[in-house]
Amino acid sequence: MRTQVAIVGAGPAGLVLSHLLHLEGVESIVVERRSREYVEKRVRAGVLEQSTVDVLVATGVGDRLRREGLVHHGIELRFQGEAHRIPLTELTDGRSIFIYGQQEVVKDLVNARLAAGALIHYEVSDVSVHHVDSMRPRIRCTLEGRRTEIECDFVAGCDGFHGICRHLLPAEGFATYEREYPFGWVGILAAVAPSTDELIYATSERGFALHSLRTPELSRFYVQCGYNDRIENWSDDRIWNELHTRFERRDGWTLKEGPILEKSVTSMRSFVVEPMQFGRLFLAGDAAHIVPPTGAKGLNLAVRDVWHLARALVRSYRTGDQTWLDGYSDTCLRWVWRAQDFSYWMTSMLHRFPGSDSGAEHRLQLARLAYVVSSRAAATSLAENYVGFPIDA
Ligand code: RFL
Ligand code: PHB
Repeated sequence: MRTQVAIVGAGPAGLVLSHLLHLEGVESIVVERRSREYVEKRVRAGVLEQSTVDVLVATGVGDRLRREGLVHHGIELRFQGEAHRIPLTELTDGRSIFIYGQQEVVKDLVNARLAAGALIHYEVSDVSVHHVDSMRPRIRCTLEGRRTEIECDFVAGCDGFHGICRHLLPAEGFATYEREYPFGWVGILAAVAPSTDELIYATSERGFALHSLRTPELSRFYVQCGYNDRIENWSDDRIWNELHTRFERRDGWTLKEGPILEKSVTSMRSFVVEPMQFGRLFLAGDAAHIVPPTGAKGLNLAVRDVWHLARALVRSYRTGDQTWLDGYSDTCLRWVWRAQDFSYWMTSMLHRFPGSDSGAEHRLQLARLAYVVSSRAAATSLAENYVGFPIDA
């Protein structure tokens, strides 16, 4: 097989890249290790930045998102039993966030790609990538039971944090930065109408909790749990009890419960590899960087990466000019580190750090929160980062 750009991974990064390239007449083949059903069911992100939505809408995959997505103009910070609204839209000249599940974004993209005759190969095994430091990289894999080789001009490593592409970067000339947080999140999807119109980020003596939304009938919640905690430790009762306690408000606000449809534990990590390019291999999305989900940035960064990558590849094909490709990593890393900083800031402001029992840490968190909710300057900084920066900034 032969194509222009071989893409490893059919998550948001790989699919958006394949879609953007197609619109500009550049061919690609996507290989994905999981089944289509698995990828479309995986419950993950829910918050899309304005610029992510703008890209999806402008490229024709935003119809259902516009119909079914929930537009939000603010978020709530809840601490010491009180609610404080951050008016995102008012503080950012009209920018908003959208609630729309990642798996819905993935479904819309897959449908658009398949309708355009795209080649997305699912359940591909033994994927390996070769000769990325030459003009003719190759991907080898087992596809429908047959060993196959895909020859290409470029490889896009969109295979997430546990993928193989990042491991092709030689140790010399590359740096990795990593921080693991001493806690995780239990995430649940519950069949109950949200008890709120806007996301609630709460912190309490018992730790962090987040009330997010999916649809008028489905709510998404997260509760801070221990490091390497196991889902077996979290009965439905325990989850609801913790949610009630952590969201408690002095004025008697109540949280509605419903059947839990899905639950899992997520570890919390920050990770960056740089540069994000080696020869003709370009990494994008979680393959190159991970942020803790407190800032809701991962998917948005993935879309930003591939928007820049698509633009640079198209320019290289059209004009032979490689300068945008050469600048790809620097362009992305600027936003990656902005998001790292914001995600770290949100995470450390809202979580309880084990071992910090003197109480000083919690007092500092409360001081920071009090400042954010009382100073327009501080709230604007949160809002600007949370809604995200224009994609071509
Ligand atoms: P993905 O989605 O992991 O997709 C990578 C794909 O590559 C496949 N793959 C391979 N295919 C072929 N061969 C191999 N050897 C392969 N190895 C792996 C995988 O099967 C997979 O299909 O990465 P991508 O595309 O970079 O997308 C990144 C996002 O998925 C991620 O950043 C977000 O989910 C992060 N995130 C959030 N981001 C937001 O912007 N807003 C949010 O509200 C938000 N909430 C979240 C989140 C992530 C969470 N978890 C579970 C970590 C909430 C949570 C709980
Ligand atoms: C979600 O809805 O899944 C979600 C929302 C906000 C976050 C993380 C995840 O910060």
